Amino acid sequence: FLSNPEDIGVVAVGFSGGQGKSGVDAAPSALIESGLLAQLQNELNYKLHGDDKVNAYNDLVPKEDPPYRNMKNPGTVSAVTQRLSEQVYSHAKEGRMVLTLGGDHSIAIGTIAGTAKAIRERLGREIAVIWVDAHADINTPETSDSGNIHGMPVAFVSGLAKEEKPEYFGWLKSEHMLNVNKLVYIGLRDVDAGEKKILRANGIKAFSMFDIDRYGIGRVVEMALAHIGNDTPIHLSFDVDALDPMWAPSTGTPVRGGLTLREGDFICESVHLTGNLVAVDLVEVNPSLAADREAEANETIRAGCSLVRCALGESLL
Ligand code: B3U
Ligand code: MN
Ligand code: MN
Repeated sequence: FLSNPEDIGVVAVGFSGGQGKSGVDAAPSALIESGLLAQLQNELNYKLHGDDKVNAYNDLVPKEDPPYRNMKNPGTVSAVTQRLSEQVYSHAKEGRMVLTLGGDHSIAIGTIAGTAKAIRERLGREIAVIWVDAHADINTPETSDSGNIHGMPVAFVSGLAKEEKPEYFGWLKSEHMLNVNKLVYIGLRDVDAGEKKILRANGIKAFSMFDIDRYGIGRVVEMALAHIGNDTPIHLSFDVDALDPMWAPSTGTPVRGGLTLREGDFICESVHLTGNLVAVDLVEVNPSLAADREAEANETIRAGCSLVRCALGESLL
């Protein structure tokens, strides 16, 4: 194991500023209230570090936050992810696996920056990232149509989007960065034209739903792990919208034709089995977005809990 196998640092991030819909900030408390952390502690026997109080980061929201380079809420997202990167770093530096409950996917700027820096210092290694998502989230501010930063985190954390100003992600230094050769996607099915260009130009490894239909989830995960290489520290960033809306309807941008819950769980179990997992993000659960509120929100929360428990080895015999 590349982390202490029994220690988990938990960070609950009630943040929605990377996109336009409120409600995703309520996900961490919904996940925790449904018993996720209690199960990790009592049934899987992990020792949890950090508090289960949800961070709202209200103290970091600037009075005015006008668009910059077409980005919405740029100062807020930059400040929140910078603080988050320090929280994640301090857990990972201690050898804890870090579990971050989002929040929208912009928060991965902070989580990846934090683990990348800590693993460089602690193990002298570069992390790999497995990004499970319907979307590639690799727009630069210039290629983005929406201006929503949750569609840009991979571009910032890999250095494809560059910015000097510290209040607009210029705080990201080389020690925070992810090498694009160590990035692999699973589940893509809604990728913007500009993002496709970026993926191609940088030779980024991506397994779309087409690949999952063609090879099956077992071979796709095998190929994804082979691309990363043995005993590379793995940061798993799981956007719940990778799952088909049948399993995860309560999310900001559902896209039909996604993973079954069982396929999502399988990805998480496989990553757990490597013994190389150093961080997990679960993002984009939005309990307030559901046609049939209660039932659909509960379904999505249950799916999210299942993914996390699988990543932490629940289903191992
Ligand atoms: N690619 C689009 C849509 C999107 C990205 N991530 C989500 N939606 N969840 C964008 O806004 O960049
Ligand atoms: Mn995403
Ligand atoms: Mn997505």
